[in-house]
Amino acid sequence: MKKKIYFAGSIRGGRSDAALYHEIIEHIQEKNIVLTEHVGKIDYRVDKIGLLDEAIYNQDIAWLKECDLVIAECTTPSLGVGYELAFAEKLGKPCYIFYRDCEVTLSAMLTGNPYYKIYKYKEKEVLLKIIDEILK
Ligand code: 6K6
Repeated sequence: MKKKIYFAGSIRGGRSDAALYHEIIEHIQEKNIVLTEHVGKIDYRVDKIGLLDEAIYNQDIAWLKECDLVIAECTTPSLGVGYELAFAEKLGKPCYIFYRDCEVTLSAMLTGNPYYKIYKYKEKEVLLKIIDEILK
């Protein structure tokens, strides 16, 4: 059965990894469902999407409740992703966190919490392989 994945990645925190998010999402969608496809949208302006923040919040909370697990790419620090991870923990959703440790030191609020399964990676191919293992 297909799993429902909540993919979390930075939006207002910075979009330098947007193309990577897009590739990760497309990869997961080969066999499973990504509820948060918009996180990998490359061609939009953060301030011009036209959605009210309240609608975004309500939709994302509903998807967090609906998902089977959360995958977060945390190399670009994001308040929203941190919030989602804390919320997902309270819901008891499995959370898998990826980041490139040569570019960022992750918050101790994540690395210090044994609830989160955290993976350092360098190459995208390695990240995608680990995701395949998680989802099989
Ligand atoms: C539509 C397409 C791209 O952006 C939009 C409109 N904005 C958002 N839509 C949906 N989810 C959002 C939006 N802005 C933030 N989020 C959620 O917070 C996503 O699930 C991301 O994982 C996370 C990013 O938080 P910030 O603080 O970096 O914006």
